Amino acid sequence: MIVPATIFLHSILLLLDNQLQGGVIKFKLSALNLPSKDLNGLNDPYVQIFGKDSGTPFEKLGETLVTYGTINPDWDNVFQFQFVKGIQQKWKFLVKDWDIGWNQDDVLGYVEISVDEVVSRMRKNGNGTLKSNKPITFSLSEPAGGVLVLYPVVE
Ligand SMILES: [Ca+2]
Ligand SMILES: [Ca+2]
Repeated sequence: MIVPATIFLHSILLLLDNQLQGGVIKFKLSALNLPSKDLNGLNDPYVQIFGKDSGTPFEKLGETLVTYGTINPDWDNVFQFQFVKGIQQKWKFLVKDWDIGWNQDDVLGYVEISVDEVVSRMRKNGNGTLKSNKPITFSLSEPAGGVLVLYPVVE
């Protein structure tokens, strides 16, 4: 019997979800107390998101829109990424201040996180499922000071 590829793939994804070996993570981002890099004491922050797994270099996965005139931004963008457990998957969030002029943007901080760790923190809050919408916070470094908040999006 020939099984259509789409059904076959769907079965694999369900299996992955059930065992929490992989699946899809959806989230939004906010930040708190970002160090100011504009003369008015505020910023125009945005986030660039990079991803990698063991043996591969970081590549860009996405970017938020710019939020103007704040050090406590909430970004509306919803990100949706595939995760696979056990391949040392990492995300890097680079927070920047938009400025006028090519290549003038200031770095406000970054954090590198293990996707396995994010998933396990979500599981802790959700009885073994990825249904938790409790925010997960990360301290930003270089320059230190700000906090990045990842809000899981649950449907
Ligand atoms: Ca600036
Ligand atoms: Ca700016």
